[in-house]
Amino acid sequence: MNNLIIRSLLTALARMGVAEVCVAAGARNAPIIAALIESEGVKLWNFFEERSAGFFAIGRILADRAPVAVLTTSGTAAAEVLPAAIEAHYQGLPLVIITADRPRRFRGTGAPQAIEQKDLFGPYVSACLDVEVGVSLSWPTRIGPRPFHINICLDEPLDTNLSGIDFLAHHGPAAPKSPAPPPFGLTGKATAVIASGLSRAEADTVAPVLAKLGLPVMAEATSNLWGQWPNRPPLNALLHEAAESHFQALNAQQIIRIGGVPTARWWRDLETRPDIHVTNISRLPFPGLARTENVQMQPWASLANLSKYQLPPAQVADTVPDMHESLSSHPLSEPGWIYELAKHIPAGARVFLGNSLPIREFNLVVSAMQPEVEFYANRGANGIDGIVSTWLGVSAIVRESWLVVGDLSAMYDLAAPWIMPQLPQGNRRLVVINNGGGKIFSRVASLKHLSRQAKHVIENRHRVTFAPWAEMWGLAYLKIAHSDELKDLPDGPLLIEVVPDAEQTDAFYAMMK
Ligand SMILES: Cc1ncc(C[n+]2csc(CCOP(=O)(O)OP(=O)(O)O)c2C)c(N)n1
Repeated sequence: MNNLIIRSLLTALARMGVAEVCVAAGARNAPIIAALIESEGVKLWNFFEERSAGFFAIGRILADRAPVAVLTTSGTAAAEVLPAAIEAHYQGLPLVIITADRPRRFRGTGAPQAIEQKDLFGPYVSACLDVEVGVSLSWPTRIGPRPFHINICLDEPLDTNLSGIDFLAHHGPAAPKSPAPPPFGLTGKATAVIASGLSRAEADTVAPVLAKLGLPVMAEATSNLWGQWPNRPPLNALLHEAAESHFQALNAQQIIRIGGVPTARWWRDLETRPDIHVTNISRLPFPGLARTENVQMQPWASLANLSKYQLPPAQVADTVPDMHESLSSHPLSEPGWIYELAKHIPAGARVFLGNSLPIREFNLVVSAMQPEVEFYANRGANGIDGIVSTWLGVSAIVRESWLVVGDLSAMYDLAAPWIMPQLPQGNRRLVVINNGGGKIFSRVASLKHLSRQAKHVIENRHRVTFAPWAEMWGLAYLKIAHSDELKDLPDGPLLIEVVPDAEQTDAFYAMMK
């Protein structure tokens, strides 16, 4: 009987548009894996642990914007996908989570590898379909921009002699038309745009609207608005690096936020500035602010209507320190190194930014990037987990990709390189900024006056180095002391360790105040 529900499962996946499944095997999900292997038109990625599988799936979705499934066996294996489910929820991504389960009668009994898997992902999935032989249900035919959970109970015998399906032979219905967007409630006050978290295709749509509006745009690296792109109007005269000093010099009374929730501290501070009107235009349903006064949400489809408005531009005062001069005069500081990376990452590369300092530091240097460099990040729940795996998913089928990540974030995802031998060849550069702990906390004003001991605990200061990690996974390794070493890198995967000079980093930030 298992074969009937497995066949229905595969057909439902095909109709949802799933063409890739990230599989972490156990005995319970082996029949599904066997049927997938016998299927056509579906790519399997093979993991030994589920957390990497879930984040890699997120990376694949980010790269192709199509649904991707992750398949686990029963027990805590299923629970390992929770962080990825949360990230996918806050990024609005169609992650299909399939958890094989023991039959329902085992629930609450403590029988081996039987946990409460139904509704395991709580509010982070649009629905949980609890499937068992003999229970009638209607399978979904399409998936919206949210994770979806299918818990599939399989009884013994766990027969693996199953036939597959042709995924390409099944199609779901077209997406329903979205309703006409509501009108904007914009004021006539001095206005600036803040842009973050846009895919390259979204940035292509946004660029002509911004050119028409002529407003100053505080553009984070992940807005993908910087640099030269084919078929886009030039925007550079409107763009400002999303540095705190630029925000401090901005006199906006109205903000239009386009894309994801910004990283800038200044955005968080808008929480206590209800006098500043905020209009969010985003694919995501989240305003990114808890205050409700003078905060509006507009659907993504309203973007085209925005160019009809003529709004008074806010000004960015000319008093900000010259960032590029400060960066050049502190070449071994952490931002100085990031500046060098920005200049050396080749045109057309995909760059994944680790949370914590790298994503913030790239906001300072993004104007120095080569043409058509595409940024990605996990800014759903801002976790430092799963970063390496997500990058590998994003980079899976491209020639040149870079990850810039903090040391603790890298250590969080030590198993991630497992998947690398399954990827097509490519120049994958995994850059670890090893500043000896969670150095973002040394930049948080409220933590400045902690005792030395407390700082030690909070930053998790350490002396770990990364050569053994590279060796474990057979990656080439380079510890660089000078930016010239970023020229002429060898082809293939490479782990690059950068150890910034702490004194120069402090001096850089002192100069930027
Ligand atoms: C899963 C998770 N745990 C904890 C945190 C809190 N956190 C934010 S930044 C950070 C430190 C990151 O250190 P590292 O990766 O070395 O980057 P750095 O701060 O040095 O740039 C921590 C623990 C988080 N964001 N996500």
